[in-house]
Amino acid sequence: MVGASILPPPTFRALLFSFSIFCLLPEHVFAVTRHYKFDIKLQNVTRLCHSKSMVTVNGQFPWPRIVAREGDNLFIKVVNHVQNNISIHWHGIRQLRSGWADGPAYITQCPIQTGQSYVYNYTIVGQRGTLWWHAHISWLRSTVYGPLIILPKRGVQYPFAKPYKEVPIIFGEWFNVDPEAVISQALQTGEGPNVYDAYTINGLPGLLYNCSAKDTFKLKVKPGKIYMLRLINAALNDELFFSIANHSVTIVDVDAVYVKPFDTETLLITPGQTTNVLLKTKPYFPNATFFMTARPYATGQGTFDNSIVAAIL
Ligand SMILES: [Cu+2]
Repeated sequence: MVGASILPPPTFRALLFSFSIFCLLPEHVFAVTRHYKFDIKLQNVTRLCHSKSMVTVNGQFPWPRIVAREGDNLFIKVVNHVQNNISIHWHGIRQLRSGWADGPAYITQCPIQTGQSYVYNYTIVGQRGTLWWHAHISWLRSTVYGPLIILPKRGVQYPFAKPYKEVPIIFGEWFNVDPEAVISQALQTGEGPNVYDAYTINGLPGLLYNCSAKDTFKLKVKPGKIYMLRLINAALNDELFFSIANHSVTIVDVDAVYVKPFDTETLLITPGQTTNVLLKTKPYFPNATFFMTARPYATGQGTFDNSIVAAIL
């Protein structure tokens, strides 16, 4: 019994042993594999009082969002149920040793044909912030896109004040007609493509367009809190100015890279670009509403729609 007095009891020893193993584990064991399934299918959607059948992921518009942590593995099965060939690009992800998961059709893979599927399997290495995914063939990305949100590793904080809430804000376009017809006509004639009918914020054109008062994105906020807006420009071709009336925002991250924070009243976001901004809401402003708007920036003669998309804060 002498020996027993110097050793801790067996259950405690087991605990101590497992705890020391836990401390020795490399951090990648906390990474997980996240499974998603994207069924590419047609869905009827109405905007600007025009209904059309369009290509979507899982029949959703707006889109499913992907949420992962830095270091996680993503396993996404894409099944094509439509007549178009399709592939999905994981925009901005550094595909280290997984180039075949990048997604551009005819570049890193053949497109997924009707009735076929493809599994995108990759690990997010050294990136955190906001990225996005979109169809990468012809103009299908005008309806097939969504956010890819990468949180820091478990237990790692943001290098800025922790936001009270995080909200994706995605800029896009709405065509009353089939965008595939627009691009194929442009390719045949060599002219600029016919313009879309509205810009959208989170799939909604907003109250400045005809017939769209109800189709306005509204962000309800509490006073005196910090919100992080995850901005994504998913518009096909247009640079957009974005601002929120009577507010400035603090830019903290661009294309999933932290930046030295700076304040601005207006920002320019190019197609494909993403940025995280902090928005501090006013301390006390009962029932106030503020416009959040985006409009295009263009100096050339190309075809574009010089209109304004509005959402409400
Ligand atoms: Cu892309």
